[in-house]
Amino acid sequence: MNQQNTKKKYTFCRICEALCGLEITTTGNKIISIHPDRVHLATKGFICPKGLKQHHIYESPDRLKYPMKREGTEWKKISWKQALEEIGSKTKSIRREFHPNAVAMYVGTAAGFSVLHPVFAQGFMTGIGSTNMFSSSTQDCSNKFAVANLMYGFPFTQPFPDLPNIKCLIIVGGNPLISKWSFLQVPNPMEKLRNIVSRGGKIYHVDPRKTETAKIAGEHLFIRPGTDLFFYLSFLHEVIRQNGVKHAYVEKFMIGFEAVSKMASAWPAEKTAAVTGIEAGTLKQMVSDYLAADGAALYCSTGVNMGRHGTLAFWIQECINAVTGNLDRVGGTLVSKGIIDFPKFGKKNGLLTRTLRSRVGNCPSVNDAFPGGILADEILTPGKEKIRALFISGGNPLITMPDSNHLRDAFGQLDLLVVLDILPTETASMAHYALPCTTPLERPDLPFIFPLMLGLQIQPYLQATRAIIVPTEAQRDEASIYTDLCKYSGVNMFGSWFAQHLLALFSKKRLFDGQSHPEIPQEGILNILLRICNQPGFSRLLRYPHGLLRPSHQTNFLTHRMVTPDKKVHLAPEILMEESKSLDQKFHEEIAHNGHFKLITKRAVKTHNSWTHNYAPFVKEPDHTNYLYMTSADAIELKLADGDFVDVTSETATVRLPMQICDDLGPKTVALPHGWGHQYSGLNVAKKTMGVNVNILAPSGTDRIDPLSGMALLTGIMVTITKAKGRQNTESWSGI
Ligand SMILES: Nc1nc2c(c(=O)[nH]1)N[C@H]1C(S)=C(S)[C@@H](COP(=O)(O)OP(=O)(O)OC[C@H]3O[C@@H](n4cnc5c(=O)[nH]c(N)nc54)[C@H](O)[C@@H]3O)O[C@H]1N2
Ligand SMILES: Nc1nc2c(c(=O)[nH]1)N[C@H]1C(S)=C(S)[C@@H](COP(=O)(O)OP(=O)(O)OC[C@H]3O[C@@H](n4cnc5c(=O)[nH]c(N)nc54)[C@H](O)[C@@H]3O)O[C@H]1N2
Ligand code: SF4
Ligand SMILES: [Mo]
Repeated sequence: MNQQNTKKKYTFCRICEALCGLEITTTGNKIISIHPDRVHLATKGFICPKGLKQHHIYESPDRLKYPMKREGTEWKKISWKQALEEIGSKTKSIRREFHPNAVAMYVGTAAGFSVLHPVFAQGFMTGIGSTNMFSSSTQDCSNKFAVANLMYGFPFTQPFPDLPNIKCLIIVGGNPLISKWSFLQVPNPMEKLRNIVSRGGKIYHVDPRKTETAKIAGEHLFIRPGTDLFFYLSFLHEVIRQNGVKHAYVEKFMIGFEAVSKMASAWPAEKTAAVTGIEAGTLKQMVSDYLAADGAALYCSTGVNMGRHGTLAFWIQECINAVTGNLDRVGGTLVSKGIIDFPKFGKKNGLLTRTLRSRVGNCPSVNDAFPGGILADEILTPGKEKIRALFISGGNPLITMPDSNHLRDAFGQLDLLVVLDILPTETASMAHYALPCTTPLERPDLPFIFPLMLGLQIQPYLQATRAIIVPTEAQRDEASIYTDLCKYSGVNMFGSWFAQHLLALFSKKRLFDGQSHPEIPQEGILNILLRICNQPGFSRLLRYPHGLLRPSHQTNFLTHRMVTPDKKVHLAPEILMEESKSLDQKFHEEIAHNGHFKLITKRAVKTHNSWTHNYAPFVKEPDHTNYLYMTSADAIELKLADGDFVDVTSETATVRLPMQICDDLGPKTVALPHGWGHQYSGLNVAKKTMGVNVNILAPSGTDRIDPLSGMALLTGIMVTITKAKGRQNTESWSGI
């Protein structure tokens, strides 16, 4: 190794919300190794296997290196000029001939981990004049955004538990040991949870599975999947019964308490136990512990979000944290400020607060995105605004969205499908064009929007990174690609001639196949963003490679930062109250579901949604497939033994896969990890894995999504399970 050329560089991981500091050794333009940054001010040497090995995923020979065009089943390498001209002219004609909304976009999670990618993707759509935006958030968390908009006046106002000071934490449907937490940057989550216990605090986990996290810190309560709403209703009922409401504080900062209190009065713990499976006495004790603690919080995550009634459930959770005086207090939940007062800025500029209605089903948008669960129908339903062109940016919807078979059929009808990715995924395999993007380690960045604009961090800090290596072939950053796509589609970035021309003026030129294309000044734009927000500039931040601490959180949200017109927390927004009129009906539906199997989700450390399966050491047998997990009692009842093949059938499809006994699950609860089913991709390692795509079992359509937030139902799916007639059948085994 040429020692002179070997350098240590500091950056941060952009795969999940922990944003771990990384120390990367490079030789020339090659990454030799990745280690944790042990002196990082916030992440302090924490890391996981995905972070350590990510360069191997990026260096795969399968990596998208050039613009690719599909002709039948053959892929052809083409020049950027040809790709842009053909995509641009098709987009232009679809837009002109039909409607701007005939051009749509799906933005996935990977886009969210870059500051510029989602901004420029939106800029392209604004230029097109299309409001047909879809994103991974309706598979993930849009219930939280919808509720925050109604209660706090802005979707991104997301209170989070003050982990360093909390005395009682109740985690509902989250598994931070594996996921590293969501809607909050918590490096080393287990250390934070153990600290709560060691200083005498209490932790409860309410989950259909005794999770890896629950085994290490706190007490665990089984809940029947999809019944969280009734757990929360009884929790609120019990808070009121135990005189836990801080009336003076409620009077001062909130409106609508009477209405929610009246609603909760109908849901004593004795009643809801019939659907949640949580005994009344146990719930009452939990409420007593919560009320007795000097600082407590209920926190929920995707187990609630993706389940039935995730919007109502999160609403009641927020009401409980608020009326007990735990909102905006040390040791309770905090509402942080990022590098600007984003809610105030957003409100003033009308950002993200509007509600659009979809053409199909009149479904509401949340954060300007429509429900993923209606995307297929928007493509298949005739009309001028029928989606004919779809751009997919940093996502893999054929694996991650509900009802994948239906979506696959719909994608087959598109006149133009363009995928911007780093890998030839199964979604890319259906595309007309796949455009090669840079990886996180090939672009400069700041921490993404949650920490940057909202300060959703346990330890507030700021960090900037340059690209660690440069792309070796024709990969480009998404902001430059979208700027070019605007030009070739005959529109301007953000619909602004000035913006488009300014970008062209300040772009460097890069040559691809003898043609010059703009490379927008990413560091310069990030610098402008920082400076507008009165922060140290990009170059200055580079002098702090291990992060620069920002002021700590303040508890002045209720007194100084409310953006609702009356500056109060709205505990009983009209549309939530309206939906709550069907609580009885929802309860009886759940009663009818008793005794039936429900399917839940399950994440693993080495798999990140659908895209870390192409690295051989992560998918070595027995991790070469997903399994259906089931308790031994349920297995005995079905006459199944560990390793047997089972057929799992929902209202939409059947998958066949091996089962494993897992006595960490509640009764009649089975778990099946998502992100698998790669057999049709161009990923040469992943396509040899055996897993199935669980989302072919998840329903889609306007009557199958959460009506208030568009959330897809991805957990708590009703299924039947039978012993498979044969062993594996390549068709169903391979998922979609
Ligand atoms: N059944 C079930 N379904 C689920 C879930 C579940 O728990 N159970 N989880 C849901 C959740 S929480 C989410 S967020 C969604 C995720 O849904 P998606 O965002 O659609 O899926 P990912 O697998 O995260 O896809 C990320 C894609 O981005 C690519 N990529 C990585 N880095 C970059 C980059 O820098 N630039 C570009 N252009 N591409 C990049 C990857 O190769 C990959 O194809 O899935 C949801 N689906
Ligand atoms: N290793 C790894 N880390 C990840 C990801 C990954 O795929 N792999 N994905 C990232 C993404 S995109 C996100 S959004 C976050 C998500 O982070 P988390 O929300 O913490 O995700 P999970 O680990 O799936 O935890 C969800 C929990 O909900 C439980 N659950 C399922 N159904 C129900 C229900 O009906 N009610 C209740 N109360 N609980 C239920 C499950 O058993 C599980 O323990 O993780 C991120 N981090
Ligand atoms: S926990 Fe792993 S994937 Fe998440 S940021 Fe840290 S190293 Fe990256
Ligand atoms: Mo997610």
